[in-house]
Amino acid sequence: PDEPDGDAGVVTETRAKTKRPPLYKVLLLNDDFTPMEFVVHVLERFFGMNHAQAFELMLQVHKKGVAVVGVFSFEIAETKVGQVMDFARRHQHPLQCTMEKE
Ligand code: NFA
Repeated sequence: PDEPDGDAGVVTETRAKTKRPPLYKVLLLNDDFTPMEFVVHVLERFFGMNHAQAFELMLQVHKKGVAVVGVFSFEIAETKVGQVMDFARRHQHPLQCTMEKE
């Protein structure tokens, strides 16, 4: 009965944590042999860039050694990496594409 109510009026909000899936950066690496035009083509074909964007990013990889070409869910990143590596190998270019958790 007349117990003192220490929690009177205290509302504890319980909100389920909405965990977003981790994102992965897809990286393109420079090398000395893959032709510049081939890299530009890869960026247009698999990453939906227009020619100017693709050329600019290719140059960034060429000058800096590596660049992020996009950020995706694990499954999409894995697919992109596979597509680029397959395409490069089929054309006998040593172009390397990898992914890393953001
Ligand atoms: N460095 C290569 C060349 O001079 C071009 C290149 C750019 C390769 C970006 C790989 C990635 N032909």
